[in-house]
Amino acid sequence: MSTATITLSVEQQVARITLNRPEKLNAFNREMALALQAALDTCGQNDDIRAVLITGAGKGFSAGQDLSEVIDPQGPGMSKILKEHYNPIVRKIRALPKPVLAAVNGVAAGAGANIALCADVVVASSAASFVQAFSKIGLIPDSGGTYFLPRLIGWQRASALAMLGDKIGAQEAERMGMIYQVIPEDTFSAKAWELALKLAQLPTVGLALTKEAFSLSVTQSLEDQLQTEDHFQQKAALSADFKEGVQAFLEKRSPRFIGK
Ligand code: T3D
Repeated sequence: MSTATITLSVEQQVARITLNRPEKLNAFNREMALALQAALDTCGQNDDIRAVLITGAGKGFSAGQDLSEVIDPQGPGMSKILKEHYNPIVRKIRALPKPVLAAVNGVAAGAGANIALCADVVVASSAASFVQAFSKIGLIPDSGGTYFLPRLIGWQRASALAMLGDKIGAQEAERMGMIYQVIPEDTFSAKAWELALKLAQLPTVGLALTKEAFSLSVTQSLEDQLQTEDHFQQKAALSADFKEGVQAFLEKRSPRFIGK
């Protein structure tokens, strides 16, 4: 499934979704937001897909909302942009029962930054940067920014970045714990792909349960979380991959996980 604004290709059980409006630094218009939702749906429905990599075409990851659409009288209008564009994207990424890797190849601004930050693993090229651009135009961080950012880097840093709108480089983002890893620009594409392949070869059921447990931990008490772990561990233990993992360990060989 590919459209003019999003390309989706599947290879070796990895879906690569590319935000594809490079002339606009992959800023989101309605067409691209809806196409990304459709691509995420495809990733959810296709059992052959075991990991999803999201990246941007050209030199940027995404500059967030296409500001020319906001002032377009024929555009979707402010009231639809969060309800119909960004909130469903964030929900779909978080609900996908497979790992999502954001491979931030260049600048990630506004909603573009926050969509990356809601992924399970975020890596960035040494050429990438992150900017909570909202305050510069009188808006507030959206696309889960007020939720994920303070949890990733702490209230104080999140508050300062959101209010000041400072652009930070990938190294600084890694140092703050905003992202997992910076990868040198010249090897970024290959290394990000290797990481996505690795995720696709891991026990998908266990990874999906891990993702859900982490999400639940944000609102649950320790007691509820311990019960969730108990419940989810029973489920993980029923998977074929658990059986294979233990068997492979005992036979001193590498496991061959099938994602079931
Ligand atoms: O209803 C609602 O809107 C609510 C939803 C909000 C969600 C949001 O995401 S709000 C935040 C929107 N994003 C921004 O405010 C970021 C605006 N862009 C920038 O600040 C800078 O472009 C960047 C920091 C991202 C990158 O700077 P730089 O110097 O690398 O590139 P540039 O030269 O500024 O941009 C390159 C081109 O992309 C340029 O077009 P041109 O002059 O070559 O024809 C620029 O206009 C265009 N572009 C960049 N960002 C956007 C954009 N066009 C439309 N919308 C953009 N967001």
